[in-house]
Amino acid sequence: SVEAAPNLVAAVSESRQWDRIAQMARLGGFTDADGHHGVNRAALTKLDRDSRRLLLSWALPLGLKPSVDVLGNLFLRHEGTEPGAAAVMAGSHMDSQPNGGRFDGIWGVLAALEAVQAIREAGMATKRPIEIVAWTNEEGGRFAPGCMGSMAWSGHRPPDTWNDTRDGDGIRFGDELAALLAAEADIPRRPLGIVEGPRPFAYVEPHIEQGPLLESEGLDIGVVTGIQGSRWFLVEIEGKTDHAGTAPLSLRRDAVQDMVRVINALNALMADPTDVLRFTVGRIEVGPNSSNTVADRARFTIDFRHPDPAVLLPKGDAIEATVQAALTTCRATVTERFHALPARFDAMVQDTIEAAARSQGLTTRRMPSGAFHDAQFLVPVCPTGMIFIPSRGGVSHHPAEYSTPAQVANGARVLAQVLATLANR
Ligand code: HGY
Ligand code: MN
Ligand code: MN
Ligand code: MN
Repeated sequence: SVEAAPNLVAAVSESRQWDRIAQMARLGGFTDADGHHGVNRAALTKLDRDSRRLLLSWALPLGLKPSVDVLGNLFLRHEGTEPGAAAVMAGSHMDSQPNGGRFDGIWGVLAALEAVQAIREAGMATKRPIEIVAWTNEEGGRFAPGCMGSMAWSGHRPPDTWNDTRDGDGIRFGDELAALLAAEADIPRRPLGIVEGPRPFAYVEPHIEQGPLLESEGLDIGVVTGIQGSRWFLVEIEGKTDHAGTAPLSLRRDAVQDMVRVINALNALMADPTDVLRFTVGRIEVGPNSSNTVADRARFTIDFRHPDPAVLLPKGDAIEATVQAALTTCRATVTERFHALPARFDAMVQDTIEAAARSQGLTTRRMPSGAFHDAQFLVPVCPTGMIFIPSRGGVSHHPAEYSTPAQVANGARVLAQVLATLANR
């Protein structure tokens, strides 16, 4: 059961949270040609570090205890009355897409801060500690793949897996992570997740929907049932530069043409329009990137999504086989693979979210997430759920991404009540 918490709902300040969103949006903020306000706050950049410092400037005066682990996951702890009780965790990510919106990820971290601040201002004691978390590199835009922080924290991949992964400028993830940890030498270190530390009691991630459903049905809150599966390949093709005007076609090793061959092969594999397996080639780096020189290198990502594990990871893996077959015609390597199986969220957490929203007079629906989130790596670790608020026009990963102050406040109020409930279970 979830008791109504009117004083807690009243303690969640719409203006305070909205002001924090606006301040964060200034870090890496820009206005696009249509006048939309976007952000470009890639993981482990100085902007990412500055956003963490801004978050700390709001959290430390509340008495929340900061800590950071070897992957740079940042935690802010509200103590409970029962020391040693397993913590309730809530949060999301602070890194953004290069052409990103002001809400994706960062709102979830700010909503968690707002919820914990409201619990303290409402004078509510909680048995369990509550830990706010900001995961490292959820987006994977600068360093592929995404969700590195939560994958390492949950033991899904070893923490040193990506040290040699490089961004488009050839900078190593390991070096940028070391720079972050050096810049945050004043913040206490903590063991890495459940690999070295205790299991949390539950994890709740507030996030914008990034799709059109809630808005089209005029609903306030999405009680998320799970996340579809995803697979990434990072492919590097090595060709040979040649003169665009003189090199005979038969002698060329054109990296761009080889990349097109891979894309065509995948399109042929997915020719069945009834199936919803979709893939996106969203990041392409070509060199030497000159109009009259044949490209000798192409580096690109392939991102697959599907709700059914049997389609995403088919027997015999036709997807891997198709990528490999298309690559046999050229000197290519798959330098990074990532997959996350479809995740189903815990029924108790879903019910708690739904009951809290309804006790606040908000309308809800159960719904899956098309986007992936760090929450998918928490599912095997502890009872996990997500709270969605509507996205205007369903737009995300775009400067036009928007949720209203009232929607932002609804999400934080539901989260506050859910955390207060779980922290006393
Ligand atoms: O790509 C995703 O699904 C997430 O928004 N990073
Ligand atoms: Mn725009
Ligand atoms: Mn996100
Ligand atoms: Mn995103």
